[in-house]
Amino acid sequence: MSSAEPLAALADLLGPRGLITAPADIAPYAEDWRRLYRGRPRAVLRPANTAELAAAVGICAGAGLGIVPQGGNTSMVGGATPSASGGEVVLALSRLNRVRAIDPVDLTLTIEAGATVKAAQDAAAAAGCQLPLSIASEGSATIGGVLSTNAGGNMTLRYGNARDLVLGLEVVLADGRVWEGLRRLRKDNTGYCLRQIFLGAEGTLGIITAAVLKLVPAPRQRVVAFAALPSAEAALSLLTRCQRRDQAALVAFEYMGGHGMELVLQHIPDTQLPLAAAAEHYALVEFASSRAEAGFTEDVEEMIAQAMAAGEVRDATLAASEAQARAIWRLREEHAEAQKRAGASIKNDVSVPVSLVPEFLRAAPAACRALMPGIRVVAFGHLGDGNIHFNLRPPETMAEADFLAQDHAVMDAVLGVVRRLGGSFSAEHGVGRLKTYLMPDWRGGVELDLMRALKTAFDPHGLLNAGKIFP
Ligand code: 2HG
Ligand code: ZN
Repeated sequence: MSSAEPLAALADLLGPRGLITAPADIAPYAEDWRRLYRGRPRAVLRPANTAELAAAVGICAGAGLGIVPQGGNTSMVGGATPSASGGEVVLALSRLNRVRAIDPVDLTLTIEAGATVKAAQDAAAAAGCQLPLSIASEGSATIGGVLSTNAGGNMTLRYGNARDLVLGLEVVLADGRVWEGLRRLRKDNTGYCLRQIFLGAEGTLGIITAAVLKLVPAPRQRVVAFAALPSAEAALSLLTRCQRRDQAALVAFEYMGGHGMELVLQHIPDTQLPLAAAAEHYALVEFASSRAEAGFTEDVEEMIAQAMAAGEVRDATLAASEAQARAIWRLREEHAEAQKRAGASIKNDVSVPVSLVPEFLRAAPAACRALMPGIRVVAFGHLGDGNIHFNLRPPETMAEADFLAQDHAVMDAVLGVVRRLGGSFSAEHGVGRLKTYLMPDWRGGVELDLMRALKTAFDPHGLLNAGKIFP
């Protein structure tokens, strides 16, 4: 087939709404959120449904055209950005955004991959339920994207990562066939668990087009607390205290360092610190319950008072309204945006055993400062999961380009500490393009061999999201 032919066939199949070829219209799909990568896709495909998508993949497969699936394009690691080769198309899932079914008795939501996480949350809420998945980018990030990266987020502590919420999947395979795995069974031990192979595979094994997600009953009450802490050790002690107090109700335990909070207050409009004085360490804690009985808030208040008496908490406030709860959550969720507005950054999405987070937060800044005096640390994240976003900004006097040119050296300094503590170089954002070079060292040998065997079995011609995960 000549190079023009697949595009003609795709135009016939998808129609004018489903195929974008004008360079100006392609541009937003060609660049990642962090503006680290810019590709040159031949076209952007926007199929309207699974059948169209499968047929489009079949055409691409026949022509040897690479496919880069893309949801909300919010990847932190370039996971959905095409290469500059010109031999790929972007496959945008945005038109597959329907709620197919919702069942408050089964507690399941069947939804298409291009729906945003926020739309899925809203659909669940309208049925008196909750989708227990929440991430800062949920207004743009899509279900297909969060499943393909096995996103974590703010409620992992209580409900697990994205993969723990999936009962069934519909997937278009690299040759254009469709795997109809949209079962909504709580138990289904019938050989290999295929859905788990596609979850977290970053679109390299197949294209998720729909999913059955687990819901929970909507909580009847929640308490959001925000606290200034004397140290990272105190944050860990407070987490333990919260877990011992009411493990079943503890939904989120988030950490924020002082510099990240300064950036939020400086760059994000309508934000303010709800405490009298700034600190070097903060925690955001949320408890929620479907129980209706009184005393829930008082119980958290009492626990915070005990934490203050024990010296774990310097100052704290409890949200007195839904608006206050949202304002407190904004302080945490706007960290990525604030950092983007502040300029260049080198990001490390790492995890260590929960008990070692304080040691990590002591050793990693020291390692970075030894490498680059004056480097500025923006550390925040999901302390309850041992997942810290250990992000770095250049010293005040260093040009951004000079700083970014040293990204591997800076990442190596952080990852040396992560390795010593038995952690992971990729906790919840995935490997994408950014971290492929780390795979041989961190996952080499048998592990990478097994991953390659899967890749060959599912996508023998290497058409799906090439250049991601594998070095
Ligand atoms: C968050 O937790 C996201 O806000 C983004 O995972 C983290 O910007 C980051 O490094
Ligand atoms: Zn995060």
